Amino acid sequence: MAIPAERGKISLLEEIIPQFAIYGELENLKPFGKGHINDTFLSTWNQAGARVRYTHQRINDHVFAKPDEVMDNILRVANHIAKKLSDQEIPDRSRRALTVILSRDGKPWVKDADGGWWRSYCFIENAHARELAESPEEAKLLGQSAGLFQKQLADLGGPRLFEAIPNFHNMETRYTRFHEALDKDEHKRAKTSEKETAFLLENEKRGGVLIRSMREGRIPERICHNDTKMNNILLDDAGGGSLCVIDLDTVMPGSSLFDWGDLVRTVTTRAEEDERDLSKVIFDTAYFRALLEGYLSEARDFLIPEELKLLVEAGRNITQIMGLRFLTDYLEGDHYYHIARPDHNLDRCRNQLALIHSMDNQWDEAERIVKELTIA
Ligand code: ADP
Ligand code: GN1
Ligand code: MG
Repeated sequence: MAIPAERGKISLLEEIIPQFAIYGELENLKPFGKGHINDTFLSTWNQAGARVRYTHQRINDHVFAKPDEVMDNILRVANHIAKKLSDQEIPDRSRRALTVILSRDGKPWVKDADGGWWRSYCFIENAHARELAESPEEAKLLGQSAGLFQKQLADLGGPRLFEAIPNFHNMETRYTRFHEALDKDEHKRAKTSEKETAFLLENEKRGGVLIRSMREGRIPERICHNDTKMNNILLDDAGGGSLCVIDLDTVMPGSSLFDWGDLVRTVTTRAEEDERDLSKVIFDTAYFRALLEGYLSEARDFLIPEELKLLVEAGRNITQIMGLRFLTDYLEGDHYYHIARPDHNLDRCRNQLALIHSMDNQWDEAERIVKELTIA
């Protein structure tokens, strides 16, 4: 009988876990989290009577070709934020930045018998990640968190961060790949997605706006997270606000608008990313307003007029790139995103396009909100 993939990975982790600089007795190890990319596990240790928990992730090396460079970026970023919190004497610092656990020989990763790369973090206790924002107040906290993250990294010294995934938010190269997948139609799925394809083709030129603006120097390159969907921001269980931006694999040079756009995509909607009942997929302008208030409370000082001008467009743009990526993965046979049902990626694509329609229906109101909140 085949060993389920997760079981296999836990065994690999069990073998290498002693190589991380964690002390005490391992009491429990189990799969954890809802990410699309990495395999995440949670361990519980008895450290002289105290229960201490850690997360361990097998880095997806189909997605990240150079895990050592990813870990180099993460270590620099996490340490920079931690130092900043310490210099500013911010309380509860250990829950406000990820802490990377090194291996006993001082590396930020350990390799398993299968050649897989593992990393470990301190588990952030009494916090949770959510798939949907519960209130405009929560949207505001999420916006503030992502804005703060960008601000904290604005003065990161040293060489340019590695490009963990080259062209990650390059709409033009994403379209090239989409066209290839469509032409090949290896899994005979183009027929079931004709409507979605037509919409994405109609919107191809418009979708290039962010990447063209960057290339032409109208918006600046900044260090950004590149994956600020709301379940990558941990919230305090006790209601004390947002704590920590996690999932740092894609932190690299990009545009502030990539992060802002992904917040709009995930925080302003009233339905999860794979909701099939599209009547629930609604762009909620009250959440949009609150999200923008939060984001600008940290980012207003450094954003330039050209970035402000593109705030509404960026939400549509990042929603479009996700619709495109989900559909490309569907056409290519679902080898990028974890799926839980056969048409999962097609459902996700339909959901993203429904969100764009809802944004388009409320475009003027969104522009009005931006104007009101960005007036100097
Ligand atoms: P993926 O790239 O697969 O999305 P993430 O790094 O986002 O992986 O981790 C998946 C989930 O695991 C997160 O959404 C979060 O719930 C949880 N998680 C990961 N690291 C931590 C941590 N250090 N503390 C608390 N929860 C964590
Ligand atoms: C992936 O890793 P996770 O689940 O936070 C993806 C993002 C997408 C997101 C869509 C490295 O994010 O780009 O926006 O799924 N991450 C990568 O849910 O491709
Ligand atoms: Mg994640």
